[in-house]
Formats: sequence, structure tokens, C-alpha cells
Amino acid sequence: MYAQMVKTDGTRVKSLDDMEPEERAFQQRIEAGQKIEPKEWMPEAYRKTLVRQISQHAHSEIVGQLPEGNWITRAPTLERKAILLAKVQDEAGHGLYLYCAAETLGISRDEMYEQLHSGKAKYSSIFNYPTLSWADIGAIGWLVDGAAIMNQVPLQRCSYGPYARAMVRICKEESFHQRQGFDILAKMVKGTPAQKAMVQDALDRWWWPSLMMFGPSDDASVHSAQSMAWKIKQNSNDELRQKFVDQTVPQADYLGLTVPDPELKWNETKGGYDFGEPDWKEFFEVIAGNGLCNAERLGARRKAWDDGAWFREGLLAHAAKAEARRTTAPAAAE
Ligand code: FAQ
Repeated sequence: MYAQMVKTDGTRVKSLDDMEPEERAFQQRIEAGQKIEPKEWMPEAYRKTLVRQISQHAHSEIVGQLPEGNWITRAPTLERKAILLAKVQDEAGHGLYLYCAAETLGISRDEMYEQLHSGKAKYSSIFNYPTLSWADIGAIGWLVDGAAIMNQVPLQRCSYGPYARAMVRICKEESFHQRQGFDILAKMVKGTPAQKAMVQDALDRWWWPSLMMFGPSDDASVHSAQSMAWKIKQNSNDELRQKFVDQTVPQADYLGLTVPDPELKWNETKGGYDFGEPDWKEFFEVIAGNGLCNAERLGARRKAWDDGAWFREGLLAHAAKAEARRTTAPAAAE
């Protein structure tokens, strides 16, 4: 349960006693670990929270293809190119499962795209940073997929059935993605001094943005208390960030790299690392649309949508003709 069940505006998450019978029964099902399925009764705010989170998650997978897509033609070997292509294809697949999961809540795919293209819906802050070298592709796999797994494994136990089930396959594929990133870097750190420096430079640039993927600190996380009461989220943003740091620092040590945080220190008492605060001003700027690549990323998605207009129109025209044939055929046969 979320530590205090108090929201950032100071109000408390509703207790069972404050609920009407229908909502109380719903909450009791959640607390008993039952899954909520499409078309079952749910509070409107639960539905809206899921639509927001799942659609933003889907957009992140789709926009997340762009920084890596940039390197497909420049991957250093045919094997690396094939692996990267497969990874980027997986991300398209994740986006599609997640859009399907969100559609079960009554929002259409077109509405979700419109929210992305108009800037109303968010996508993960991490994809607004540029990929400057091949080592960045390793860093994305190792750190970005590593953070995504840390966040997504608990989502397999989310109270909403379609989201939880989509996450099972996604998590399996993310594990492969994380390993391919680590493998790129493990090879490079054994290469020339210039290659090792490239890896350190990638870690220096991707470390803090990766920590920001978990969202704002708990005291600034507006949705956590309610989302945890509904078991959409199982852990707070800071809990998952801590787990990620504890898991990743030994991996950086293994690679012979230095994590760019002077405050990083093992804390025997808590059995985890103490670490510095991410630059939250930068985080809020990025999610407000003012990061290094926000304009480029959204521009690419809008262009893809506009360039696909002829194809969507073609599909609709074909469907209309097929439907007309289907409805007129019996009459013609008489
Ligand atoms: N970026 O109250 P909270 C991937 C927003 S998938 C942008 O803490 P919540 C795969 C948040 O939406 C990565 N915005 O919110 C891959 C809210 O704004 P809103 C994506 C962020 O929802 C790898 C406001 O701040 N994963 O990487 C971020 O309880 C490699 C207040 O925040 C998911 O989406 C952020 N980092 O917790 C692909 C996982 N953090 O909506 C390609 C599912 C917060 O009110 C290559 N999502 N915000 O306008 C979640 O677990 C949650 O939504 C959190 C945020 C943890 C992201």
C-alpha cells in the first residue's frame, strides 16, 4: 500500500467507508487481487487513469523507435543491424498491443493519435534526448530498457486485465533488449581506448535521463497514491528508482565505468545506494515539450501520420467497396 495514501494536494485517497456500494464492491475486488475486465463496471476516474497511462505507454513505445531507428543504417555489422531492426520492430509491436489494451476502455486509436500529435498526451521523457554515437544504442538497451523492465514487471500484476496481460510478453521482449544493449557495451569497453571513452560518454549523458523515466519524486507524483490504491501501480516512483540504481551500479562497475554521480555511495544500513537528485527542472521542461528533441520527435510522428493518409483512405475505400458488394450481391443473384 502506498505509504500514506495521501495525494500531493493533501487530500486522502477515499476509504471503503466513504464509498457508495458499487464502488466499494469494486475496490474490494481489487484488494482481493481480482482482475478488472473490459465492460465491467469501474469508476470513471479509474478508466481515465488507465487510458492516460496505457496510451502514454503506447506512445512511448512508438516514439521510442525514433532514436534507435536513426542508427539502423549505421550499425557497425550486419549482425548488429539485424538485431537492432528486430528490437525496433518489437517496440512497434508493444505500441500496438498497448493501443489495443487502451481501446478496450472505450477510446479509439484515432483519438489517441490525435492526443499525441496535438501534444496533449505525453510520452516518456527519455526519448527527447539525441543518440549521438553507436554506444548510445548500447546505453538505451542497458539503461532505458533496464529502467523500463524495472517499471513494467510490476505492471504484469496491474488490476486491469488487458494491460497486465499485454505486459507479460512485453517484459519478455524487453529482457532481450536490455541484454543486447549490455552486450554492445561489454564488447566496446574491451575495444580501443576511444571506444571505451565513447561508452563512458554515453553513460554520462543517459544516466540521469534514465533515472527520470520513473517519474517525479514521490512527493511530486500527483497520480501515485490513487493509482496504488487501485493497484494500477504496485510501487512508488522512488521505490523503483532505488531498485534500478541498486541493480545497475554493479553492472557499471563490471563494465569498468563510472556512474556520473558524486553523491553515489553504498549505504550499509539501508542495503542500497544513496544517490543524488536528478535535475527535476530539466525533467519538467522536457515533459512540457521543451527538451532537446521534442519538436523533432513529434514532427516525425506527425509526418508519418500525414504521409500515411493516402493508405488509410485507400483502405477505407476498399472496405466501402467490399461492403457494397456484400450488400448488393444477394439482390443481384435473385
Ligand atoms: N516522461 O503522478 P506521476 C520504454 C508525467 S517504455 C514523461 O508520477 P504516473 C520501452 C505523468 O504522465 C517507457 N512524462 O504519474 C522502450 C504525469 O503527467 P499527466 C514508458 C512523465 O502516471 C525502451 C506527471 O508526469 N513507460 O521505455 C514521466 O503515476 C527503449 C506526474 O507524474 C511507461 O509509460 C516521464 N518519464 O507515473 C522503447 C510505463 N514520468 O499524465 C524504446 C507505464 C511522469 O498527468 C526503446 N507508466 N510523467 O499529464 C507508468 O508506470 C507511469 O505512468 C509513470 C508515471 C511511472 C511513467
